[in-house]
Amino acid sequence: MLSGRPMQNVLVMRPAVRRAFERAVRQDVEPALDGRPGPERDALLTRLERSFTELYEPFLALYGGHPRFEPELRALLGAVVAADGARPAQLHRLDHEREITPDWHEREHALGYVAYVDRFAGTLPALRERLAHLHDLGVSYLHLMPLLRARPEPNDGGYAVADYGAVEPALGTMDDLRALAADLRTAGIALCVDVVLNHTAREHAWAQAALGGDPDALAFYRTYPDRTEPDAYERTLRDVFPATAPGNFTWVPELGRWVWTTFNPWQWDLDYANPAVLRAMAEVMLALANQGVDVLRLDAVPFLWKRLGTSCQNQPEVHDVVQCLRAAFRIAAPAVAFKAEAIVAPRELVAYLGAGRHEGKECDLAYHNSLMVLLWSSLASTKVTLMTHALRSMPAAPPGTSWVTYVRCHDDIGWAIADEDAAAVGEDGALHRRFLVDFYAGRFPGSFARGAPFQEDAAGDARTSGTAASLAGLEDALARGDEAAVDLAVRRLLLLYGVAFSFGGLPLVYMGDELGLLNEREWAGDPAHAGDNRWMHRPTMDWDAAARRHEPGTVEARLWAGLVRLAHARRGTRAMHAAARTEVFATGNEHVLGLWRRRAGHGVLVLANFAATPQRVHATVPELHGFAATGGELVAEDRRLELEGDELVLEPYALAWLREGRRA
Ligand code: OTU
Repeated sequence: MLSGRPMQNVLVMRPAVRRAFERAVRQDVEPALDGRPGPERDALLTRLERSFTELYEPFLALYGGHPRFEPELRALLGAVVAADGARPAQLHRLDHEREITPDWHEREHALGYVAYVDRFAGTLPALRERLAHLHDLGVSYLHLMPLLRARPEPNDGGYAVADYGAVEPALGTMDDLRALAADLRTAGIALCVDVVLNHTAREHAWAQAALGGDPDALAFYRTYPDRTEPDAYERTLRDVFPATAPGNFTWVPELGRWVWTTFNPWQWDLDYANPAVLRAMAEVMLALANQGVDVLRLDAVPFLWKRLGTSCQNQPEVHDVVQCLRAAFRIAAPAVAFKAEAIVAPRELVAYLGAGRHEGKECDLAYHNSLMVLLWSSLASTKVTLMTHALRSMPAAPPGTSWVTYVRCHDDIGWAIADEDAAAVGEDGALHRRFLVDFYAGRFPGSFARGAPFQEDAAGDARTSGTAASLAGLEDALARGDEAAVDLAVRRLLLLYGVAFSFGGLPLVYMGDELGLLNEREWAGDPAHAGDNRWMHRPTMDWDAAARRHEPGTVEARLWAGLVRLAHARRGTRAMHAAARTEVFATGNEHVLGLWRRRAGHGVLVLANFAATPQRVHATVPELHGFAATGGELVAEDRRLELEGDELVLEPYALAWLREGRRA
């Protein structure tokens, strides 16, 4: 003790919190621990003590005035203790292991893959037979699209869950999921699964009980007897699906009430102002964790808290909800990471990785939507000015957290380019967004893309659908039989992936991109999907194309080899660790993106040419950032960068990584 003050450590609790902790231990925890072996008891009590403040404070802030504060807090603690008791020994060992390797998803070897179980393999057991494909690519993280029992179609690709405790019967069973998770663990692949926590299907037992007249179940949702409140909220809400599901409320005649439905009419928003909802969702999530899931993707997390007069996204209370859930996991399943699916403005986004009083207490990972949008924006305009400006003004991911970097996913591309960012580089935001919609729909002169507008509204605003390959020109080039255009399309794909692999964070490959799968032509033929053209970029895996990945000269072989080379180079580059500092810089050439990364004596400098013509960068540019223009080791696409006099020349769409520092 110095100067008479107690040393600060994590176990110091404020007196009121300490009292709540001791009461909880006495009333709820100790009795539930009867019969558990001593070491297990002690370990749980230690974790509980360590994370109690983290759980209690937000719960109190959210629900202190709620009549069910006390019983729901006790129920939540009970659920945490029960989940710990039910956690298999192997997963307890994983909890210990990850305490000393908390950066497992930040490491330079980390590489993700995203797939629909049915479209990739058919079923969960069949997927266990397809792991070689992932292994060959170097995958260490697998995100399987929603796989819990959904309402019958339409169900938004599984994002309308009818039972969180069961796997979709067509895909398999909970036992199959557990077996797959175990296989993946043996193969060194972490499993990520969606938690759809903003809404349930109207077929879920909670909604069904509400329809049956159960007032407690009705209180799980936000419902209104007339339009007064819905109209008041609508004044500041936006529509997520304006063309197919306009409005945020649905009249349910059986209830005689309006139900809050942000997404589709059959996706009922849960009411997190009710502590029973948070407690119930914590139970759902802990049960999934105990099946062997490593990462939970928190779907639509910005929408969890509603406040009149706002967009009802990113409200401060959302961060209390996430912190509380996170604390429950730190106690009962600490190995599990949280990934935020928050497709929101950069400043709002960083908060999901923990900011201010939530620092270190929220998600480990968050999708870097801006990077994805800016990649496609630069590819269309051939210029990196806007991307450089926007990325430079973005806050960094807080220590211990990282971005998920990606080129395409199962959703549309929403052209989230801020007017201020566009204005700062002399562009008009609205015009540029309109250009991108037109360019990727293939209706801009000279466009190579074959995508489609998604949810075009009356004003002509839209997002974009299409696979990476079709958007990057491969579909058009193949249709025209133009070999030179095919080559450019392949280079474009590898350019975008090359930046995603090197920007900093966990890179994801979206199923099919490694083979250049084109848009699904027949997507609208399925009546359950008609009207939602996101299905055009959710093709079925083409295993014949996969077999061609080893036939030299094919598109599949070029893409596959390119991605494998990038993954390999990433693994051998210490500065690719997500914790490395990343800095985007102007290269003096408006077509060439520059960024460098540095960590503990290792550095890598990335140059990426977004133009279809050769581009020059002065050799002093790398030197300005402390990198020698020559002598460093070139790790990717090495034929494509030459030193001519005092200029570096990059071929069309060339990507170069200059590595410096001690050998990894
Ligand atoms: C997510 O996306 C899923 O990725 C979608 O496939 C689902 O349809 C949706 O949730 C509903 O479950 O608005 O346009 O800030 O942007 O949650 C897609 C997050 C979406 C939202 C995001 C949502």
